[in-house]
Amino acid sequence: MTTAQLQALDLLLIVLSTALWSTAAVMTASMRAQSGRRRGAAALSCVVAAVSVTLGRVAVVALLVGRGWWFAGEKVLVSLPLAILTCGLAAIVAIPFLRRASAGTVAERNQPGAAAAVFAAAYASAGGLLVAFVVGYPVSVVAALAIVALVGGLSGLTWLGLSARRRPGLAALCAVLCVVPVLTSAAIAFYADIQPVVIGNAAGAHNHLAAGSGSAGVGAEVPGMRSVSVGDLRTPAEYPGPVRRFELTARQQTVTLPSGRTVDGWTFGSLPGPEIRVEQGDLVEVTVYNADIPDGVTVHWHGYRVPNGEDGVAGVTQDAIRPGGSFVYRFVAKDVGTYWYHAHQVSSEAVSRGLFGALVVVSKDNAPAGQLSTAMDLVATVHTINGTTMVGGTDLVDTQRVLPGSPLRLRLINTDSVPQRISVTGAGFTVAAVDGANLNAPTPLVGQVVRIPAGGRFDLSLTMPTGQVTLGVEGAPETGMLLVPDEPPPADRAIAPFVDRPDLDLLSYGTTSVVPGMTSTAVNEEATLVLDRQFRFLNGVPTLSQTVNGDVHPHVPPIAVREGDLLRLTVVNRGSDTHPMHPHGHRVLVESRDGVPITGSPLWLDTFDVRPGEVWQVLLRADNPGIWMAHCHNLEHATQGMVVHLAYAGVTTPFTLGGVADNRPE
Ligand SMILES: [Cu+2]
Repeated sequence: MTTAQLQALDLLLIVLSTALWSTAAVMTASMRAQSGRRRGAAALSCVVAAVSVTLGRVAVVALLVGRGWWFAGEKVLVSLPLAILTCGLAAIVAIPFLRRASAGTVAERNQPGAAAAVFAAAYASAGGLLVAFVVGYPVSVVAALAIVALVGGLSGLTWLGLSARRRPGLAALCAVLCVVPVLTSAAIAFYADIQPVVIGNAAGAHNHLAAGSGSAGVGAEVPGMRSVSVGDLRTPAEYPGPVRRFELTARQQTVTLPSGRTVDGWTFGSLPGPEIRVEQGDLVEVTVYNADIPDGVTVHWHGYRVPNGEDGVAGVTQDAIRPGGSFVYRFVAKDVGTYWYHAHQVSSEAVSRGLFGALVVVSKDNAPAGQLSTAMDLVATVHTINGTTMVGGTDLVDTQRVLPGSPLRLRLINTDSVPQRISVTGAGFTVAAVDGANLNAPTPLVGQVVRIPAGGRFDLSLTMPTGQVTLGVEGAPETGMLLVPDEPPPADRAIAPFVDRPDLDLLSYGTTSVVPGMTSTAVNEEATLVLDRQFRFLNGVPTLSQTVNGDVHPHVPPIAVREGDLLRLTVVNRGSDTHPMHPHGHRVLVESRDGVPITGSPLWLDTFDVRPGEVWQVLLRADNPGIWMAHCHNLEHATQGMVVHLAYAGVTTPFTLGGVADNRPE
């Protein structure tokens, strides 16, 4: 069974045992002498079944421990002890009573105690759900104690009620146990949520949850370290090479798509925004204006290793550009490859409504100066707006004429918040690059589906055959891409069906090779990110949030690094959603998934899908000082809290969340 299935099974067993204990408790409490034989036997069966289910949970949790302590910590420490304790109590107190009852003797004197013990087991079992969605990992001690007190208080009140005893002192104590710890725990969590936040790691603090850290010299204090502001981490004014200037104006725009549908978009003039295509070594200077986006706008260069002050994250590296304002981004195009740009102010809304475009950097050898040919180099963004999926600029089929025999590079960019599965039929292909980085000796593929994480890019390389080539997108039958060797058919008649085949697994694709300096023995800093779904205060409101190490943005302690560190990042997904994790300003080298080392080409990614139950280990070289957002690129999840920062010691930011510019990066 997969880890995610084991987790789901545990939840199912919790629900089942709660139902069985509750049924047994109601029957035990309500039986009378005349109904004792029948109800006693039924209740006894329920108790025996509930005990069996609880033992089943022990086995499932033991298997989960084998998959990693992250998946089972709170179960082992809180929910199972509570379940086993009450289960044992119920077995000792209730089973003798129920056996006698089923034999025809209802000992009324023992009935309240027996029923209360079974109720206690039911409360403890139900408490397991609270433990799963409130306590989480790492175990929140205050929340755990509150749940234990609640179970104890409710059990006491139940016993008093059933036995009709007048013990006001005990009743008051039980009521206090039910209410006070829960309210205290909630109040502490609320208070923590409304505290002001300092983003970054100016003091050079150490990582939380560091696993066996071998780091040297990273302490709570960084004596003699000069601090630097993100505002100073900009591209120098002087540049000896060519400068390429672009302007992007963000505006509200009603866009009529080729199918005739209209959408209320926010655009950089078109949907998608204009492609920025430059040569390696150019200095890219982009002036961004905000015409009338009321929430403000910024531009982030997704996957591109720009200086921190050019990263475009509202509230971290700059203030959001208010309507009428502008901001100039400048960076040297050092890395070739396929990237994209998008707004990083209210990004979950802004990106889906259209504030994005492609960023392509080609090498000088491939494109002689002044001839940035796009003829055999096609970009296809896959984007869903208002439920309509578009490939490039169309919600119909993008048809391109390509001469047979031509080599072709297809740059696929998933700008959505969920993975996109794309099929290629009619020609073999190779995946030449992922997230801008070329793969080592990729082998030809026929028919495999490529599954592109949210925010990810796949460059496919193929030679145009004499027949047509079809790119289909799963779940979007009206759109796609069609490459034809002759005159294109009218777009409204073209179809590009998705052909479902197994996904290509990048971790075993291509040919292995050693990356100098990026070895596990060189790791000097470790951090773990445990991703989950938990009830937390989010902006003061109790919300089923997307958590990182049990916290939500902006309260997640940063991943602390110093320049030059080699960081191993372990990312664990305890939740039931896929999380495309995206560290800004860096790319990571994949080490392993679920403990299995990568066997294919070295894989440099800036966006990697951690699916439910998965554990990824990646290496990150801290070579770009700053305060960098690292977040889930399912932008809804980021809004719900799944954001952390990679914070270099000694770097500070003058920008804040909220404030006059109303900075809301997610
Ligand atoms: Cu996510």
